[in-house]
Amino acid sequence: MVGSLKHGILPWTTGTLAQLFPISTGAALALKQKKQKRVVVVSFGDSTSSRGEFHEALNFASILKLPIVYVCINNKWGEYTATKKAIAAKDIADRAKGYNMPGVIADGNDVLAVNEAVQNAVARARRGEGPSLIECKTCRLGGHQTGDKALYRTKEEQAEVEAWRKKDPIKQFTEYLIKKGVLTKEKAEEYAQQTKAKVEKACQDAVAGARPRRDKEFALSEVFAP
Ligand SMILES: Cc1ncc(C[n+]2csc(CCOP(=O)(O)OP(=O)(O)O)c2C)c(N)n1
Ligand SMILES: [Mg+2]
Repeated sequence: MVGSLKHGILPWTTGTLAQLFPISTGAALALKQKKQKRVVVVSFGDSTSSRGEFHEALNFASILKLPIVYVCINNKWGEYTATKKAIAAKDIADRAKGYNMPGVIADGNDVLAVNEAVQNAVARARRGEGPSLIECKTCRLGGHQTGDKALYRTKEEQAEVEAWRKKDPIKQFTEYLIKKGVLTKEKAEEYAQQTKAKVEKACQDAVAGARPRRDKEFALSEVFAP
């Protein structure tokens, strides 16, 4: 189960898009009822903002002024369809208007811009002024999943991807920190190597680890059958 209540990360185990809206909005309702000063931050993709649950949740959260920030990561693609061919709204942030809440656009590849937008929305929620929608503009560089070479992209769409590739957020933020004197080029390289080694070791451990159980008894355990 991915999550850690101790760290305030809700375990969310469904692969069904948009199920996170009733769960996160319900959590925000619980925080309000318990008069806690905490705020829920939930992120999701551009295509997921077309599901009915998104619209129901934003309306409900706005009416009750719930402490929640909806963060949409608009990477311009939903599986094999370009978002511009599937969503009529110019910006996803425009969808906030229908629910009487702020709809803010941030450069999703700029760490500080995203931080500022989220901090503002969290402060607003903490003041009891209700939810916000933030749209982080970015671009999916690869396919939807392993093996998807994204051959369905037009030449123009491919060129757009290459332009976004140059705006790598980690590279941009590293350069910012070096310019500010917080980091040196050597230290940045050292951290990158350390992280790469950590990921490689985790992959090797996973491959060398025990195979998952595949017997019938285990498969049927924890299955409810009246
Ligand atoms: C209700 C539902 N419909 C369809 C799918 C299949 N599906 C998985 S990911 C995906 C695209 C999601 O696009 P987006 O919300 O933009 O997120 P991204 O993958 O771009 O981060 C789809 C349609 C699903 N998991 N759940
Ligand atoms: Mg997407």
